[in-house]
Amino acid sequence: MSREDLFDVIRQFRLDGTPQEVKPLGNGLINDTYLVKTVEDEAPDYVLQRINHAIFSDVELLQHNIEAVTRHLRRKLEEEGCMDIRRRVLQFMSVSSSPADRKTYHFDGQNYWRMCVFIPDSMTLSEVTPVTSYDAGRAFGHFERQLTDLPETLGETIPDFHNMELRLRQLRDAVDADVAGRVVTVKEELALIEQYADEMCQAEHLYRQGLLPKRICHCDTKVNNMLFDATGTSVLCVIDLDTVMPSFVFSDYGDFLRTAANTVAEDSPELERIDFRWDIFEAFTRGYLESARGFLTPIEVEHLPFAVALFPMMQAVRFLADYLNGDTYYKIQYAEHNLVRTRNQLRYFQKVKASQPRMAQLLESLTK
Ligand code: GN1
Ligand code: MG
Repeated sequence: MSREDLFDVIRQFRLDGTPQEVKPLGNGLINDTYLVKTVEDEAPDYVLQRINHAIFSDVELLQHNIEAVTRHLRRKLEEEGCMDIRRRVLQFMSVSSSPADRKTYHFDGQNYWRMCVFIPDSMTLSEVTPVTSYDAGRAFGHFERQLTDLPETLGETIPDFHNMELRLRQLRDAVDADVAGRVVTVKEELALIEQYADEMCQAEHLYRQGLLPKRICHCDTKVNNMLFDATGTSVLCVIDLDTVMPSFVFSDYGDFLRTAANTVAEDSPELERIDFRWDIFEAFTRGYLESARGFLTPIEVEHLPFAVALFPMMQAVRFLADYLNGDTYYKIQYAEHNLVRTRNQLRYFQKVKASQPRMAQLLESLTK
C-alpha cells in the first residue's frame, strides 16, 4: 500500500488535526496496523487499521460490537468521574460520508478500514512479571465485569471462535483434504491431539446441559492487547476489541495464561526450554478472581484449570489445521512456522497438564 493510497483512506475519516506521517505499528497476526501522526501538538495521533476481511467477514457486526462496548465502557468511566477517559477506553472515528449514522469504517472497494485515537504515554508489554500479570488479571476480570450489564446484544464476529468441537472438526477436515500433502509428517502431533480431544470439549458439553453461561469476553487476551501507562506498571485500557463477543470466561482466563505463563514465545522452536510459570499463573489468578469472583459461578471457577489446558490445545489444533491447509490463516515467516507453533503449544499443554492438580488446590484456597 503506497503512502498516497493510505492518505486517501485517512481522508475519509473525520479527524482533528492534519495527518502528516503514516508508519506501521505493532505485530498482530491478523490485521495491518499503522500509526498516523498529525502535525499539531494539540491534535491526537491516530491508529489506522486495515481490517482482515477474510477473517472478519461481517464488518458491520464487528464495528457494531466495538461501538457498543466502547460506548458502555466510556459511560461507566464517566459515572466513576474518571479524569483520564481518553486514555482509558478506545475511541473510533466516524467517516465523513455519514454524519448521520456515525459509521466507523470505510470500504474503498477492496478493503475495509477504521481509525481510532492513539493513546499517548502508553506502552504494550511483550512479557509479564508476576506484578504486571496480577494487574492484567484484575484488568481483564474488570473488563468482563463492566460488560455484564451491556444493554446491546453482541454477535459472534467469528462464529464459534473458541468452540473446541468446531476447531477439532476443522482439523479433521484438513487431515482428510491434505491439500499440502503434509499429513504424513504430523502423525505424532495428531495422535496427541486425538488422545485429549474428548476431554477438551467439556465446555461445549456443559453449555448444552445448561450448566455454563456465555458472557461477553475479550477472546484475545494476550498481554500485548492491553495498554499500560508509560512506566509499564499500571493498566490503562484493553485494546484489540475485534473478538469481543459472547463466549465462556475460559477464553479470557485461559488464553492469557497460554502466552503469559509459557517460558518461551508461542513460536519458539526450543521445546526443551518450554515450561509453565507457576508464579505468573498464581499472580494472574489472584488478580482475575479479585475482579471476577463476584459474578463467576462455582462451575466456572472449578473449570479454570481446564481452561489453562484448553487454550494451548485449541491453539495447537488451529495452528496445525492451518499448516495442513497450506498456511492460509496465520501470517508466517518461514515454511514450517505453523508446525513449530503447533509443537510449541503441545509441549506447553503437557507442562500445564502436570500442574493442574496444584491449580485446583490454589483455586480452592482463594475462593473458600
Ligand atoms: C491471532 O490478532 P492476534 O495476533 O492478536 C488470533 C488469536 C490467536 C493468535 C495466536 C482473530 O491473534 O485467536 O490466539 O493469533 N486471532 C484471530 O497468536 O484469529
Ligand atoms: Mg492483537
